[in-house]
Amino acid sequence: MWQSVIPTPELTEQNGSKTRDLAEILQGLRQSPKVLSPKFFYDDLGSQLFEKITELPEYYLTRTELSIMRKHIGEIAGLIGPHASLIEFGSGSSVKTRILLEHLDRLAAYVPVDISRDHLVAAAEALALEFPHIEVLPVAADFTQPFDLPQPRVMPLRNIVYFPGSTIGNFMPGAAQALLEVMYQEAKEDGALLIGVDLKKDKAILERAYNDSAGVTARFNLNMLKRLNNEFSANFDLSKFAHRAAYRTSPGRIEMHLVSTCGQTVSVAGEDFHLGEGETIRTECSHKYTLEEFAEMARRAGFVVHTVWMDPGGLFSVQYCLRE
Ligand code: AVJ
Repeated sequence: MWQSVIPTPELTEQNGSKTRDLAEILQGLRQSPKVLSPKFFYDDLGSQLFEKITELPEYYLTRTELSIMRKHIGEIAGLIGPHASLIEFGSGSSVKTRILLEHLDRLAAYVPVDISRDHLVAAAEALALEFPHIEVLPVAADFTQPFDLPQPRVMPLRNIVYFPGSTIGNFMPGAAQALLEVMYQEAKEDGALLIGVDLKKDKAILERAYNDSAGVTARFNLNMLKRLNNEFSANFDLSKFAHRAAYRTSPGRIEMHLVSTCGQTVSVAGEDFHLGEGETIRTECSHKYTLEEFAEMARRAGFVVHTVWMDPGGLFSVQYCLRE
């Protein structure tokens, strides 16, 4: 039953590309209002800063999701059953992943899927060493597009797509719907989705979580410009931008912006962009859902919500959704 040790997981690479990233960045900056995708937050420093965010007293999301996972892992493992393949959308360096790998019954495979190749390989190697009896099969791919799953040596009984952290909130409603449809495809017949979803709540609690007093979220936001300077030949002057995060009740989302503190022209890969004083670049939307709203979106993608676990305060939810 137990498998041999594979110290270096084999990597499957699909559909990522630097050229496409640059095209997306330029297109976003030509728009009015200007936008940049939150996926560009996560270079090495950005990932480190995000780790720091998760430890902030104001940022309730990670610690709350973790407490929900710890409290209900027995029930979660029971629902998933033995010999599943766990397909994580994201590179899976988190404690939440480890909880699942520790408690799921004889996992057939663990398949982390991420665009960031380096991060993916490092995380997969660490997990393969820690869990020698689990076959770790990383896939480097942009998971917003359908991708091929590697074939585990042991035939899985079912595929469980795992999408923690309320990362679903980063997607605009249409894109979130489309992503759930990709997850539906990857889950295959008899598959399921285990997803972390942050919930609508008091505006003050939400705004505090994205405007921490230590200024880590501000550094995280500004780091995107530094990354553009380093990797996409941009010349942003970080001292001329300020962090702003606010909750908009009507779409139900936190919006993070970088505000230009003066009139200025910046250049990215040879193309000039003008910013007026007070003009912003929107770097992230973090959508919050009611249970009903999420259930409706999941239903349109073909899932039915089977179980919802929440913290006592109803801040965050972990949801188990079955293919209909
Ligand atoms: C990783 C997308 C869930 O939206 O709360 C944290 C990212 N941005 N602080 C979120 C983030 C600012 C985070 N997600």
